Amino acid sequence: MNIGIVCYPTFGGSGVLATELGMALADKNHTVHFITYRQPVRLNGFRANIFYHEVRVPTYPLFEYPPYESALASTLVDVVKNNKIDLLHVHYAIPHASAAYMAKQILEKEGRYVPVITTLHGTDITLVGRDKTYAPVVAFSINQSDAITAVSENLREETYKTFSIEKDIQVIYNFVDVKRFNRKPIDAFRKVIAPDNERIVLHASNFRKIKRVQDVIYIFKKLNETIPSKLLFVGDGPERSMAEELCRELSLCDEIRFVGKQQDMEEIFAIADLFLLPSEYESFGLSALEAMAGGAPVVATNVGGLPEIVKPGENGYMGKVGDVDQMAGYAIEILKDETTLMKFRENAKKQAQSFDISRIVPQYEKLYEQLYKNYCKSVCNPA
Ligand code: GMT
Repeated sequence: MNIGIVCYPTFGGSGVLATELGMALADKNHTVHFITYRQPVRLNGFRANIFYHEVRVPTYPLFEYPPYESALASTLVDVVKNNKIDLLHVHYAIPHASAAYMAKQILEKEGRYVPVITTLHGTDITLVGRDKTYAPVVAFSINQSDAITAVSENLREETYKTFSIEKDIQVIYNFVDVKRFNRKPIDAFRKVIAPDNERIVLHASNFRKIKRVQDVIYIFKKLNETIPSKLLFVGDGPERSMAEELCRELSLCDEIRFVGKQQDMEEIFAIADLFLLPSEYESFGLSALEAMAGGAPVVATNVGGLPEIVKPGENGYMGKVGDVDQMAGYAIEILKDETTLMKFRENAKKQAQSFDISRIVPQYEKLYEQLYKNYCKSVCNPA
């Protein structure tokens, strides 16, 4: 099929998932068109059946706020017409679902029908979507989508609780390419971070408030008092300078490294002994799943969709939001000896297999086919 994907091109989970999905679909001989304001970070290497269309938002003295949504809708109209797109799959409701709705209306006036699938990722519902500034538009554009998916059961329930949704929301879990993440740790890399073979604890995120990065540091502090360990922070965002300051205050600078945004997450997960995700909320926690695929058990909070992937006592543990003592205890329990850690590692890898790309991508393909079948080919894609 000829699929248009709209997403945020950033390191955030929704953009990563959308990009990985697009590349997986291209591997299965679909043609994929990414439509966004910058080349998605995980989109690398040339493939003949992947196209990238940049949304340009011209500035104009009158525009204090350049209208990205209108620019996106107009670009979608163009891309659909020029490339005979069969369907649009938009990731993250704001403003992608409403821009797709607008594009669809314009195209319909010209006798061209393009079904729209909206995938809800989390904060588009639980944080930004709830904001009264956006809520009516979010609810309307979700209801106007031809199919709606959510990345966890929890997010599906949250969406029904938050908005009056008249349609079925299908859960299609996030996925990971288990083969790609199953790497042998690079010894030299491990040695740079943990020269005396200390345990390596990892946190990767966009450093937003919701991630509770300070809790990562407090959990690590407790752990470090018992088990020789190093903490590796990957990513960047608004809370990073607060986190660096806290490390200085706690005299932990020699134990903690901030490496910023990174591309080769496979290599990083491979050297990790534990992944910490003490968030206020996670609709799914894609980074936790990728960590598991790399063989790192997870200590997280018992919120959102995390209980759908973290199995306490098997591949990790979950604590109460903010209870750093409890989560430090869990971390010590996992890292206390080699046999325990190996058991958790194996279980983490096994759990990741249930979310392997080979199981999840066909669910999207099936949804695309069903949707497409419901609209006569000639209506969807007139010559
Ligand atoms: O929270 C983030 O890291 C970014 C955010 C996004 O929209 O990119 O992530 C959300 O979508 C991810 C992919 O589906 C989920 O794995 C994250 O749990 C979710 N974040 C939240 O719900 C806070």
